[in-house]
This record gives sequence, C-alpha cells and structure tokens, in this order.
Amino acid sequence: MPKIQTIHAREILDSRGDPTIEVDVVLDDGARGRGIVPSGASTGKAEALELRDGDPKRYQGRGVLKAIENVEQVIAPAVRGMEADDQEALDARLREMDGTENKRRLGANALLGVSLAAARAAAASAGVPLYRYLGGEDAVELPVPLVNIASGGVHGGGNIDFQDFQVIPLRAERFSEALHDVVLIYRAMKDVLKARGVHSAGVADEGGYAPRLESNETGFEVMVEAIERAGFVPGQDAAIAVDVAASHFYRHGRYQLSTEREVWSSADLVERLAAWAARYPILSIEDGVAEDDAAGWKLLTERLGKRCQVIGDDVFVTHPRRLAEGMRDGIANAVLVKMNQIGTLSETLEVIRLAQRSGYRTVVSARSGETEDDSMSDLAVGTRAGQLKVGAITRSERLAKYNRLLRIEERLGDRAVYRGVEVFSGFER
Ligand code: 2PG
Ligand code: MG
Repeated sequence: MPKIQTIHAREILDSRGDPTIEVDVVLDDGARGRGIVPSGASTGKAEALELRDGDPKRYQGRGVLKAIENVEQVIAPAVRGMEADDQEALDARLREMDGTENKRRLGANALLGVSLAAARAAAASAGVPLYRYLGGEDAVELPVPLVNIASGGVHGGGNIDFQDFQVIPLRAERFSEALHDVVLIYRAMKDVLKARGVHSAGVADEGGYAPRLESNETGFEVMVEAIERAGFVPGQDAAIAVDVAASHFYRHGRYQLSTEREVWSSADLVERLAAWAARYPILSIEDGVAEDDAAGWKLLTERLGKRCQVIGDDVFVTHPRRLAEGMRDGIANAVLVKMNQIGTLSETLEVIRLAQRSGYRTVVSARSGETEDDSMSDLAVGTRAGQLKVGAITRSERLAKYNRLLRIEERLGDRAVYRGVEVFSGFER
C-alpha cells in the first residue's frame, strides 16, 4: 500500500486574484497528487472556516500562510506514513487533529488541500483517473450541466438581487452536445442584452453577463428570450435554473429587494417564485429562501417541491448532519455539493451518499472563486451525482471543469452514460 511521504503547500492565486492554497502530496512509490482549494463569496454561515491570515500588510489580510504552515508543520508530520488509499482514515485523522466543529483551528482550506491531493496521489499510484478511483467501474455517467448565463448579487456587483441565472440543456443526448447548446444560448444572450441596451463588456465572477436589469423577474424574461433566439424551445430544449441566494438579501427576518426597492416576507418571496415558476420554464431553484428562514424553507418546499428541483446550498453547507436534519424537516429536495464547504473529501462523499439514499438529487458545484483544479468533475462522475454547476462557458477556471468532462466523455467512449432530461423526471410540469 502506497504511503504518504511528503506534503508541500504553497500560496497561489484564484480567479478573483485572491490567495489560495495548493497542496502537493508525494507517496513512497513516487506517485504525486495536487489539490487546489476554491473560495466562495456568497458563503453560508455554517460553512467550515477558510483560514486567512488577517495580516493587512499582505493581500489585504487575505493571505493563507497560516493555513500553509498548518499543513507543513502540523498536518504533514502527523499523516506521514499513512496509507494514501485509505481516504476515510486520513480524513478522520485530519478532523481529529483540527478538533473543532467548523475546522477553524487548522482551516478547512488546509484540510481540503491535503485530502484532495492525497486522493489524487492514490489514484495516480493505482494508475487510474480520479473518477474511476472514486467510483470504480460504474463511474461512467456524465452530469447535466447547470450553466451560468447571467449573474447578480455578490457575483454581479449588486446589479440585481438574484445571484445566478443558469440554463439547463434538456435536448442533448450527450454531455458534449449539452455544452454545444449552452454555448449558443450564451451567445444569444449577448444579442438579447444588447437589444435591451443593458449589455456591458465585462463578465461577472463566474464568467457570465452582469446586466443591470429593471427587476429580478426580468432575469427570467431575458433567459427565455436567449433560449428562443438560439433556436430552442424554452422548457423543452432548455430550461432555467436560478440560484436566488436569498440569504444575502435577508435582513431582520425580511427580504430586502434592492432592484424592486421593496421589502418582502418569506411568504411574499415564495409566492413570487411560485408565480414565476408557472410563467417561465424554471426547473430548479437554489436557496429560494435564506439559510435561517426555517419556516420559509418549509413553505418553499411544500409550494414548489413537486414541480421543480429545490436545492439547499447555504442551508446545508455540504454538511451531513445539516442535510439529515433538513431531510427530517422536509426541507428542499436536492443538495448542492461543494467540497470546501465541509473541508474533506470523505465528508463530501458522505453527503452525496446520504442524499442519494434518500432520493435527494445532488448537484456538484464550483465556487465563485475558482482555480484550474478540475477534481469536482471527477467527483461528479465518480459519484454519479447527476448534475454539475460550474459557472459560464467562458474563463478557464470554469472551462477546466467542462473540458475535463469532455475528456472523460471521450475516454469512456461507448460506455459513457448521459441521463439528460431524465435527471428531472418525476416533476409535475
Ligand atoms: C453558490 C456559489 C457558486 P459562492 O452560491 O452556489 O455559484 O457561490 O461560491 O460565491 O458561494
Ligand atoms: Mg448558491
């Protein structure tokens, strides 16, 4: 069994120009693995802690030298000699060493860097791609991509309140065809925004447009127009997914809509979402209400859970216990999966297994601050997650993930499975 020999961590930059941690693990048989940790902007309150230096003299306090020191001085000596292919034992040791609920002592970024790099090294040692290492022979399913077209909220500089308008390609029979359709819709959106006089040259954090629209509802309107303009039938060939990211405009128990200049209750927000879901081909709603709005979550799920996917992101933060509690309370019917929200690969896998056992759909997701690390694509294939959310089809930190899936599709050849529209079967539409 290959054993961990050396661990080295360094500070590199992510897609927003923020420092992040990259970890290299070398095994005693010479196999190597690298893990790079992404970073969110619209983070959930209960996420595992991303350790930053807070030293104003470096990167405005955002350096990660402490996390690096934790990897090299604390973690490395303790895990050296451990078997790299016993991921659970390694991750258990990491958690034990940290000893806190939210991984604040060593930092979830330090832990995940090591966890991921070790998995990659173990896969390399076994001579198999990561998806195969994680999922074995059955790891042949490519996910349906939920692709960002336009951004708002903290990803779009506050242009509108809702954070993420995505397209779900439904016509495609293969992952590569799905991407093709999305590219046409992305391009068509530019024309739609130009025609409305709201196009600007820059892109938002995830590579999509960041138009200043007159209302949040207009986001759905332009999505439908872009789908049509690209030559597709809305609802049939392509549908809409939205990440409302409602936690980020929830203050004192109310939703403060700055685009509408209105204050809504949970019931108002849920009623609006239900009305829009009836008017527009919306198939997936993420964080439709805030992480602390327990009553709102119940209402949202009761109102919309039968007709569309209701994803919990900030509310579950990829945490097995939080997901289990949410399931018990009848909250959401799908979970967003982000490795750095929880901080180890094993706990991420646990969340996916828990969701799949209980009939919750799983969407493996990138962060708004990303890097060239493409392990989430392998995670999606390796766990048959079914869906993937990475951002737009521009900017290389996003394309690293899509392109990785194109390579996996090619490599699997005839064995590749793509469920496409079937992933959403069962909803009353
Ligand atoms: C989200 C993510 C990704 P962030 O809210 O789902 O879009 O955003 O990484 O900023 O938390
Ligand atoms: Mg989200």
